[in-house]
Amino acid sequence: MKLLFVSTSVAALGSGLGGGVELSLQNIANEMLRRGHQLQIVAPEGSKLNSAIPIIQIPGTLQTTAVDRARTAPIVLPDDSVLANMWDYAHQVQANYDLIVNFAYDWLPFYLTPFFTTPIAHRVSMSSLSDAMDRMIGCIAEKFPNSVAFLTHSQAKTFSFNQGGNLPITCLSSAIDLSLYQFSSQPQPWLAWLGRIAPEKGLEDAVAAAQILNVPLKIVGKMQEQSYWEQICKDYPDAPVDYLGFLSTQELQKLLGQSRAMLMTPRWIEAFGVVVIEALACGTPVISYRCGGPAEVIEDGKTGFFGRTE
Ligand code: HBI
Repeated sequence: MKLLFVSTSVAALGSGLGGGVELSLQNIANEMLRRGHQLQIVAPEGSKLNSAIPIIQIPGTLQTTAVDRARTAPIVLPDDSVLANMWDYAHQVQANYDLIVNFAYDWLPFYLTPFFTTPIAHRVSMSSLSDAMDRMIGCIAEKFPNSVAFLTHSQAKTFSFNQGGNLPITCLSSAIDLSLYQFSSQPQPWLAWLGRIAPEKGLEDAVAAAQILNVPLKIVGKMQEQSYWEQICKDYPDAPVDYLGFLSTQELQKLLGQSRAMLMTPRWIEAFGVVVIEALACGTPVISYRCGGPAEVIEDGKTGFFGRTE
């Protein structure tokens, strides 16, 4: 098939601010090419991937994150919206493709679905965050059955339209390219924490644990909210933590393989938590709250352990 992948609107690919979506888009694109499909990616300008996949770079103002908005927040499109520009491009070229795949958690691509002649498949990357998004996702899930997919059941259940369980909900789970990860059975005496440095990821709990246990904690991930990080450092001045920044998969898997365990402290219903399977691929058990995607991936006492139930 001829596929058009339209990326998340909050960041350029490779910046780290797109979180797990960046890695998933790259992995799915690589796999589709391996299976012989043709593929183009549309993404905000400045995007780069570590493979030779062509990216149409679209200029414009990035979307603000949907994560820390009120549930009743209105849908907002900034002037010269990169989201609108990406979908204007997709609309112009749609006849060249058999399928368009939307990776953005935004209202516009869902709203535009009925106005396109080429079918659009939506990979919903987060749990329910706002009433306006719930309504729009539910409307398209109803009008175009099997065009909306989630990652896990716990994520799908957070959407109001799915409470009755009357819609055929597809859960895709997630995946990584195992050839990029080395299993290591010789850990160093430290713990790891991976993720965007942002409140929904609950980093403060992992830092508190490191301080209580007096076990070194290596923190890896894109610095999304500097003020959040500074507050944690103020609240836990003696915690034995190292912030190592945003690492490439190659460097990340090396650190993961040397960690005794990875701590997962989601404050929200993590849709999947691709960092979980990255840790497991390196032979590192995951200690997590029993909620969201991680609760469906980790086998308690076998591949990891669950802390308190959120
Ligand atoms: N916010 N508005 C919006 N759109 C997205 O696509 C989006 C987001 N916030 C976070 C995010 N995507 C990615 O970090 C995903 O990994 C969740």
